[in-house]
Amino acid sequence: MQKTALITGITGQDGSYLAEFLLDHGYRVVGMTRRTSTEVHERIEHLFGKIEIISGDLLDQSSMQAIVAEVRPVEIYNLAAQSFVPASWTQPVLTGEFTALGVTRLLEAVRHVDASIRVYQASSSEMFGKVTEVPQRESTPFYPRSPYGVAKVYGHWITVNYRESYDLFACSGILFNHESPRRGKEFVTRKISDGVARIKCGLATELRLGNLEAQRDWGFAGDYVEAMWLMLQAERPDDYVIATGRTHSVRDFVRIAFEVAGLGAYEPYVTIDPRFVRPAEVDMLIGDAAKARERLQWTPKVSFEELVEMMVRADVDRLGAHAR
Ligand code: NAP
Ligand code: F7E
Repeated sequence: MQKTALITGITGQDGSYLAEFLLDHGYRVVGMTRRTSTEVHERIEHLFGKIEIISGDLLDQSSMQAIVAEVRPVEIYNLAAQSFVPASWTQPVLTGEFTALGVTRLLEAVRHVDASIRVYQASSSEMFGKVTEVPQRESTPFYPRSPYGVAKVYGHWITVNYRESYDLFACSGILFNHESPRRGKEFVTRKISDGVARIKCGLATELRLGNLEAQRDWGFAGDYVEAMWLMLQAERPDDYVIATGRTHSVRDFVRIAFEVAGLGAYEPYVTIDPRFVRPAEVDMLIGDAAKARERLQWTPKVSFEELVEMMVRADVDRLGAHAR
């Protein structure tokens, strides 16, 4: 019997990689998208004809329930969220509605339609925020530093609570930052790879950034979607940290990106712009994914240096092709 998976947030970075992964594993893949007046689905256009799209919104309980009842998935991956941290300060209520309460709406739909459906919740290392332990693992206390991080803490605990209250097979994946050439251009890694490529192609002369000292545990999104799937194949539902175990500063990313592009030192091109500095910062994240390694046999394959190179080369190729 072919398995059906429902992905919320299929138009996002992770949704596109997860859809490819599940298709490769023989799944019927249904993606939930929100209605918009113009259809921009650039990350999944190449999958049209192989996946099904269904319209719904995590803000709307009845649409969630109807979708779960109609699609009847065996697995649901809840990836939809307002995921850009700075936007959570300018739109804190929407972030909470969607990123926090949206999780409850989905879990309620599952509970009422078919409590045997396995659910993956996209939790985040932003929940650790002002870290109380290094490296961060599943047992590390949360101390979120943004409305986004606070909303994700709610999403995490409601997932744990529905597992314990209703015996749902619900897993929370605490994923550290993961990037790719499909990353949104406002996130720092893609902003850097795109900015470097623009300079390389003669389309820009500077790159404006915020805090270069922040450190993140950056991995490749293609590696991380496999971990989401592995969690739902396990014997028991549980929560897992997914990370590389290495941390680098934004400055490291910038330096390597300029080197990869053959532009030499970054200093003449980079300007610090206070507009990109946050009201409260997460200074340093580094994850310990030992539990995922031991119980799921998951390990990341792409290194930090390979990731930077992959992203810069993809943007240089894309912009170079436009310029030709
Ligand atoms: P992304 O590229 O920003 O994609 C987010 C998805 O959610 C898109 O499909 C987007 O749809 C949808 N969405 C956003 N706001 C929405 C709203 N108000 N109503 C309906 N749909 C909305 O995020 P990602 O990087 O793939 O991340 C996937 C999930 O993992 C998110 O929950 C994120 O918070 C979480 N996460 C990400 C990372 C990371 O490093 N990437 C790490 C930990 C956790 P549209 O195309 O319509 O905007
Ligand atoms: O920032 C610093 C910024 O926006 C990383 C989301 O996927 O991962 C992501 O959240 C760091 C921060 O990602 C700029 O201050 C400097 O310290 O790429 P980011 P994020 O906030 O870590 C987590 C795990 C998620 O769950 C989120 O959904 O880079 N930084 N200068 C900058 N950041 C941005 N965006 N732009 C700058 O100009």
